[in-house]
Amino acid sequence: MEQLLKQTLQEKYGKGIKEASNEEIYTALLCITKEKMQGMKRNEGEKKLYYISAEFLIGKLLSNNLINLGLFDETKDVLEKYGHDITAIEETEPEPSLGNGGLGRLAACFLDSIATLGLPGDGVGLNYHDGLFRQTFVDNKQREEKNPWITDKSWLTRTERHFEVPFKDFTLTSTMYDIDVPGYESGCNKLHLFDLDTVDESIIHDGIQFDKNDIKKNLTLFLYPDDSDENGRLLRIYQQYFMVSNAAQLILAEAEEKGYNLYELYNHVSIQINDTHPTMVIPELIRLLVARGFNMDTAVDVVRKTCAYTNHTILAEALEKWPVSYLEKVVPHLMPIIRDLDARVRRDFHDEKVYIIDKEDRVHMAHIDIHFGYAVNGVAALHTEILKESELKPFYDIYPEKFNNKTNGITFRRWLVHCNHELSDYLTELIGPEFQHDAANLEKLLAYKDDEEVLKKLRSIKKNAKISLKEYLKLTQDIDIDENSIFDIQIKRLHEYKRQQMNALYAIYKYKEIKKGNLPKRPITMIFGAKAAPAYTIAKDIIHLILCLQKLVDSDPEVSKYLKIVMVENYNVTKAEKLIPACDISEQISLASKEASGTGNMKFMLNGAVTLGTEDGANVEIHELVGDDNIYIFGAKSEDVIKLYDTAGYCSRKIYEEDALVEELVDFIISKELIMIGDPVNLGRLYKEIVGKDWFMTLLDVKEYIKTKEQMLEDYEDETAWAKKSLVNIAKAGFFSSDRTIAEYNRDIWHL
Ligand code: GL7
Repeated sequence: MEQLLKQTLQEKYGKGIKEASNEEIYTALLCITKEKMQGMKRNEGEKKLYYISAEFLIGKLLSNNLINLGLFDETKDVLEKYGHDITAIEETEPEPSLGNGGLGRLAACFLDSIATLGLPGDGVGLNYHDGLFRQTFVDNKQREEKNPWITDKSWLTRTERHFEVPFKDFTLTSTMYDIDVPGYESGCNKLHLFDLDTVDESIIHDGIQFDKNDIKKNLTLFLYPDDSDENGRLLRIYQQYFMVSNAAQLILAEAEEKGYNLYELYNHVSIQINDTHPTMVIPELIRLLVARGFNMDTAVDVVRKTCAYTNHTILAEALEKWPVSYLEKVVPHLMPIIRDLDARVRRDFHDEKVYIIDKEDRVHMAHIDIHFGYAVNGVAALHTEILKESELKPFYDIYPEKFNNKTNGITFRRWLVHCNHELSDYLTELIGPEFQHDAANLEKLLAYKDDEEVLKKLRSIKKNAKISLKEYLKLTQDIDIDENSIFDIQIKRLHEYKRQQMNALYAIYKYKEIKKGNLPKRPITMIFGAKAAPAYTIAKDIIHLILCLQKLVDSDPEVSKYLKIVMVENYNVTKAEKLIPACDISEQISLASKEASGTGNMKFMLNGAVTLGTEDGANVEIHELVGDDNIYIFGAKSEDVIKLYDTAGYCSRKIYEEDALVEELVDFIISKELIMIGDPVNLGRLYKEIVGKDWFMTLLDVKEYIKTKEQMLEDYEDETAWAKKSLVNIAKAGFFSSDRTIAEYNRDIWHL
């Protein structure tokens, strides 16, 4: 590496390693790594997977690629020798925001594991120039800015693949860009991101505004462009069809190039449809096969045996329903096929709940996936049960054999080896390196459960991570936090069902307690990180509340000695990598039944945080693994919540009126203290929402939540007992390796 780096820097900049700037070293390392990956063996086989997804939240790639190529330690040492710090060099890499939350990060973890297991499998998506958006805080409110990430030298490689994508009024020519996906000490796959040469970033103005009608210029500017008006919704259909038409054409081109018989496509290809965004790949593939001479029945049969669907949520927002009139405007050539598919369903089943086109002339995308794919999976045990028992019950009754569970996972290369070197090195020293290939080996750590030395070391690793986070927050946001306080962290998309508002009510509780003189034994640092969808008003109001509380506490010297509230700006993968190793309390407090899985919960556990959570999503499985003593569970159970929804039995106003403490906390949202800092419109609206509606039942669980958190703070004071909980969490995290998840997908669905 030393020679290569010297040579590259000399050629590019005429500099030695010592003199080169961080940016120059980053670029040189990028070029070297890219070249190495080009020379890697491709994972090959008789059957290949295509993972189609609107999101791939890949994060920065330099360190992870170096780790997977086995070059990280050497590179770090070379840089140190010349006075450079690899962390500072990583800082110069722009992070692409090609995803929104867990679903997009899951896709990225899956690509890593697919490559690592040596399976042939590529990702297919879109090359959004400005990603989701970059979040800034102005006047205690979220502002959205564009987030350009594609620079002169990037991980993208332009290819010679172009396809013609037909829309109603015009045809667009695509260009395929590739990003290499190296497995950990294994072969390489690709992430294919499609783009248009005519896209023009200069049409963006005032944050993230642009002309939604100018498809040739705007198609791949943003992930999830605002869909609060019709043009925005049509643009999403343009994007989705562009993505899947390119995917389908690529799949058929590769199959034809390999000389495969398309009538047996399913023996050579599996297509994983990640949520409903890529659903149109089904009618599109049928269309392309019919154009190649297939009759309709055969085309439907072949496609049905090729496509599988993952459901990631029971919230209506993800079960997309497009009006027929929209599809007619954008992709009229798909409508005869979709109508034909609907007719087949109506012929075989007499239950309008399973039709593809409903009475209001809307196309249910998930219904296409379930009828015309061969597998349907949920992403955690509880979630899959809810799909089978309620959300998708009519489908489960028809196709029980298609339904299966694949509990999510995370790649340990990024979420342990890369983000927590000290812990990862210590584990290797203690239990050997096997866990890096088979995460189940982490259980060997249990042998040290009562070993004082080990527990002490784990505490010191946590402390060091807290100090690193402290330095990072000082540098990036000029915020001071105390590493001796308890770090209580909630980082995830902002959504009412995730209940950041309940955590904010806790902050209010603590503020009031401190004001009353009930001082905590140890200061608490409450950290939040979350982006709200630009058109999601209440979510933005919740951010406003948290930022106002942050100000209030900071400006009160009586309180700020004991309580600190921090909202991290522009929460992203890079920031997650700094926050997660430093966490003591992992907040996983969604309303039971609503969080399909969660994956942050797994990352925190792996890094030794203790979960404060409801029995929801994968928390249920974490609970089973670590046992009652090593997790803090509270709140209504999912069956009770489902019953409350079914019977309209929840009334937040009643709780508010009958419980003095709840009333006091909620009233504080519109107190004079907060109104002086914040905007009465936003705070008033949020207050009204919680008292009058509270769709995700914050007030149902808030008291038990406060009580459980208080218990945790008390238990934290027994340092040895806490370190033991932390150890058990790390030891039991092996199940959540995405290598395990992917091995299951392959065993049960893909058969690569
Ligand atoms: C999500 C779920 O909300 C989340 O619980 C799950 O872990 C993730 C990956 O399966 O998928 N569904 C969804 O639409 N988003 C998610 O993060 C954005």
